Amino acid sequence: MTTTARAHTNIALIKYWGKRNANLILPYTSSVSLTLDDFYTDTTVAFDSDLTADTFVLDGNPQPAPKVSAFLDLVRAQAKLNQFARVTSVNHVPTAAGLASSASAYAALALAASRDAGLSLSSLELSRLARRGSGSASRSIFGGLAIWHRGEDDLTSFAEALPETRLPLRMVVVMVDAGPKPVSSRQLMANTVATSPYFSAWVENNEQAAGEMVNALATADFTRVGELTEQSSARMHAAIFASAPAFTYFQPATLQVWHAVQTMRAQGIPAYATMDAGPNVKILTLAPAVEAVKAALPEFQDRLLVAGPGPATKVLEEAR
Ligand code: 2P0
Repeated sequence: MTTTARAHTNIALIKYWGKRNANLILPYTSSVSLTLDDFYTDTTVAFDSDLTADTFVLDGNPQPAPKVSAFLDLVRAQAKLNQFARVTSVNHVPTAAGLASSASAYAALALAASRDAGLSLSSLELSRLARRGSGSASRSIFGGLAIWHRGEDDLTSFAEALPETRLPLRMVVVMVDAGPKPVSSRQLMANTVATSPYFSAWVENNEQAAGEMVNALATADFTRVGELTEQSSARMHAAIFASAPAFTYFQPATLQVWHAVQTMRAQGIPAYATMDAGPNVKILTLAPAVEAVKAALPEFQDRLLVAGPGPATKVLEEAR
């Protein structure tokens, strides 16, 4: 069998930052995200009794496969399968967008590998499986808005779709710097948990914010959705900054964009900034305001991408 699946990346409105169990990837807080339309990963998996090891090719280049193999071990254990697999992945993320994400990668791998191994998992089970590859991947199983419940254990930590919102949400991505990350988010997350005196405050506040976000989305209160989005990101980055050694993903141009967003709001443009594990800024806005947001960033005209809500992870092709 050969199975191909497609998964889209997601951007968290309420962030995930910190694992309380690194092996099972159980987070300290719930998180809420928007899956995006334009950025996705296609992954093909073929379990094959003739193989003597797993192989992994990413965008045409053979890669060492320890993380992929460890993930496939979870699938093999569930399916009681004793075969290696050929894994081929293609990232459809605009080159150098700085958005390449483990979220779409492990969501696509979870679906393609589990299907190819003969499993027929529910979305909830797929989300739990994807979580074991990368936390944010648990959310990419779903289209549109999703919430990843922190849960109590492996069985109860999974994402689910939130009801569709009436808000025409858009993300304007400002590519401040497309270079590779100076520090991996996994490593920095662990260091924030271990050394930031603000981490416990972050946890308490962010869990509450996740609940508030669900309400703000349900009532289509964009001002509240935006405020909560910006605060979750700002507070995550504050906790990171307060780690030892002190560290920040902010670059001078990152701050420039934050200030531009504040100016936009002062002018009545609905726009809120959010950042992940890197210097790029994503501006949450509404469809009718996209052109005004873009026009307010004259220095970044050639470094803007606009994305809207994207679909759930799906099987593209199954062949015998
Ligand atoms: C998020 N990020 O909620 C947060 C906000 C980055 C900043 O999830 O270690 O690749 O694989 O579970 O999911 C990036 O971290 O981390 C991330 P692992 P992941 O989107």
